[in-house]
Amino acid sequence: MTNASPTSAAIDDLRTQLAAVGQDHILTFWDQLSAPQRDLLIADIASIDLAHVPQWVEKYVKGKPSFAPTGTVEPPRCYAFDDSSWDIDHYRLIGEALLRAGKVAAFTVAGGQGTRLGYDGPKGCYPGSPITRKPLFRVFAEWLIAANHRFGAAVPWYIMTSPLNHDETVAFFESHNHFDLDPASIMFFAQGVMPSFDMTTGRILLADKHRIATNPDGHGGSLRALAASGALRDMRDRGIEQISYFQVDNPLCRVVDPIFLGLHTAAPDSSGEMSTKVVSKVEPGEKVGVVAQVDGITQVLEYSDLSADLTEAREPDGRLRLRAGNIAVHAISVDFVDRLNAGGACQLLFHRAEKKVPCVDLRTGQVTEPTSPNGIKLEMFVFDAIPLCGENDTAKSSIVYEVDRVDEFAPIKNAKGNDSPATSAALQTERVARWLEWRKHPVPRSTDGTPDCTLEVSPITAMDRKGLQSLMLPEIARGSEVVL
Ligand code: UD2
Repeated sequence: MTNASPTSAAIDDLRTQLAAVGQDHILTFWDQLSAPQRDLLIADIASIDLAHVPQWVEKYVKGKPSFAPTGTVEPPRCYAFDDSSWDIDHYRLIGEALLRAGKVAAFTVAGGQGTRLGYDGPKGCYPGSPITRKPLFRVFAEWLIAANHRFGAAVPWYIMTSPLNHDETVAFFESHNHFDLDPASIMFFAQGVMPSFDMTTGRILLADKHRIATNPDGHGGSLRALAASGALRDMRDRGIEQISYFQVDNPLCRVVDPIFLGLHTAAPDSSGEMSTKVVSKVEPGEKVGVVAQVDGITQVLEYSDLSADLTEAREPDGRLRLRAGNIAVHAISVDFVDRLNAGGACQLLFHRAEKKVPCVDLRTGQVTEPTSPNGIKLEMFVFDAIPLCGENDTAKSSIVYEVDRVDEFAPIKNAKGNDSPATSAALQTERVARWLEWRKHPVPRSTDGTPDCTLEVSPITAMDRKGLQSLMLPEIARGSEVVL
């Protein structure tokens, strides 16, 4: 060995432990490593739950567990925004009272790698608004500034990053003066990672001779990271009871929504543990999961796990049968997250994805860039916690609130095509156009009905259409760009 520390006895011991779980190849290059490199490798190994590795390899790498539903699949009961059979104002008041009492936190999952968008940086830094090109993080910050003002109580903001984008995310907030929010009201924490596995051998891949290849453990990892990072304790200290969970990629997200929070906490059939917002799917092929009841249990079925029959099935009136499209906005109680972590870190099922993972060739020590998938990444999905709701009271479960797509869902996921910056910008404009037209303010439209202009409204100006009520509105010329 070229370096003395740690002791050779300790390394022999580690080698034995790794061999016991079929992973001693991780130390292949040990003799060539410098002391700092050895420290990094030891830290990487320590971050892996070695005892579970053989089980993961058997179940998820060599096996391919199916998530296709096996029982009776029914549409869920939905509280729809356009259904007058429930008292929307009653629940709005309940949610507003929670916000006024300072019992709600905002929570953004921003640990994803954003590969599909092809943006080089944390996705929250992406300029997502159509005219001023505000970063997505600023859009949410402005929503929070507006909410703090409207409800007279601070809504603290928790942001989950990953080890890959944590420092860059925090630096972005610092260099933007925390978007005028009080830094003490923002807490960043990184989610955990999982090792990436060789898809044929089940061996953990090496990113370098001294580094294990890892991937973030999925947005489902947020449920354990909230506890492990101390965020949950911080919430308790601040008197937070409910968490408003949302993804970083949706600039139309209502960061905290009184109606949703009211329903979640007070609807007679709600467990008050975890609820979901949905929009009606526009067409069978739309890439959103759907909320369904499988053998009576509410859950989200990912689009890729549904058969064509289920995806395309229609009601007699022509609407899609499974149309409750998951927009990944959840209300989650602090008690529920605590319960999920009570017996150790919250463990949801893993979903496997076959990916191209650059890795070290164990024979040559060279890093190779695979041309076809060579690795398995394991991720947890947050919505797999939904079936765990209401364990103590079977009459209560996870509830579903259907909102208007144009008001709340314009994700930016792909560089081009569906769910791209262009489609998101068009939806953001359409939302403002509708708000203006509700006020009887003319908006030029093209022959296909889309606005013949680009419109942007800051949440500070208006959180909803009523926010435009007392505003002096400019004339909107064809082809113009108007920021309100
Ligand atoms: C998600 C849903 C899909 C639909 C859609 C709505 C899954 C698997 N699918 O699709 O059903 O509801 O959203 O927009 O969730 N993230 C992390 N850490 C991770 C992985 C992801 O924080 O390890 C965050 C990521 O930063 C983003 C969000 O989770 O905010 C969504 O991740 P995604 O882009 O992988 O999910 P997507 O678009 O496939």
